[in-house]
Amino acid sequence: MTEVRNNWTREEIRAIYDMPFLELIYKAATVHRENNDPQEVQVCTLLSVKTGGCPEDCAYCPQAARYHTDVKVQKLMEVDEVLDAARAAKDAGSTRFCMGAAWREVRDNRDFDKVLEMVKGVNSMDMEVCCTLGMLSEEQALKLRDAGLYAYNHNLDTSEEHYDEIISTRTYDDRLDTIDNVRKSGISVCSGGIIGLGETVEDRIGMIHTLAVMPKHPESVPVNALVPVEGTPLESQPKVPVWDMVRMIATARIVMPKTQVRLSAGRVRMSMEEQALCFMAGANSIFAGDKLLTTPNPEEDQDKVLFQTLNLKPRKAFKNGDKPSVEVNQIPSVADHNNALLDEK
Ligand code: SAM
Ligand code: DTB
Ligand code: SF4
Repeated sequence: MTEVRNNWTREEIRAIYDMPFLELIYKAATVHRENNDPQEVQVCTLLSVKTGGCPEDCAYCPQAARYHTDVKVQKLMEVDEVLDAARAAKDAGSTRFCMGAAWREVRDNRDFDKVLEMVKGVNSMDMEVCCTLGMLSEEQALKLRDAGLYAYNHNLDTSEEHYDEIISTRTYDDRLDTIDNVRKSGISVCSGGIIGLGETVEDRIGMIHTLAVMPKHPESVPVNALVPVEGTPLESQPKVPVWDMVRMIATARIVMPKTQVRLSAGRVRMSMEEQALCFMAGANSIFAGDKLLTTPNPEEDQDKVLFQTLNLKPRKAFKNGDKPSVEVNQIPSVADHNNALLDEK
């Protein structure tokens, strides 16, 4: 069994990424089999609960207010509407439901209270409930956890070195702080990035390295291929070769053997054969439904054919039967956390 290591060097990770392609896939597929049923792929659903009008300047993002894209601004959805969408996702076979908001950060306001209600509702449907709401304090993470949040997605997006080319309105350290706050709350960490932003291979290695030397690896690492959107600064970026996508997935699989490596944005431009290579290299999940947050994704029918052709089966929620109740309950609640802060003063 491959041991879980948190002391990878960049050179070691680079050597894996650069392995002869067929050797790389073979090694990744071997690690994948030690930790997962290779026929299983989790089906997840994304919903943009608050769309567009974001004050940030992420160069890839169609939801940034400053870029002129076709995205229509939509205020936070109503709780019932979101719960209806979650139920429909579950009926269609999804076991993880991820709600995204085009926010720079979570604020302690009525909208956050509504999101907490959404989390409670989805959690009661026995799906893994995930949110991606921007930056977050430890206290806010604890509130989400108490509402039943299973996972929080906050991507590094790229390497620390390349980061300033992509985003200027918040720092890499801000991102790491949010990830740390999620980790401390006991919520499962989902953090990965995007390729095709104009980064070098060293930047890709740098991003994987940052994740792989965290004291605990993220439970999930999404690998996104840029979906270039007209009106954003990265609208003309060339398509990422599938070989690069597979190398990223395989490298993440090998250096973080227990992590769920998630084949995320970019499937709409990938053939079935290309996606099969991603699963071979250890990808654990896809997003289903014809829309990601705002951009297109393969149609449900296409994914049905994909699963049938590759004899895949959708994985159940809570991989290790680990719906968090026991372990998480040992972590202080929001009230305990506040009392501890008062004690410190
Ligand atoms: N506003 C929150 C934030 O930035 O953390 C949550 C939503 S944001 C859209 C979630 C993630 O989607 C980003 O971190 C980025 O990795 C990914 N993303 C956004 N636009 C994308 C695009 N055009 N192509 C691929 N991934 C994209
Ligand atoms: C992630 O890494 N990819 C998903 C999810 N986490 C939130 C988002 C992809 C968004 C693609 C662009 C869009 O549809 O707006
Ligand atoms: Fe805003 Fe998130 Fe898009 Fe950045 S990625 S512009 S923070 S919605």
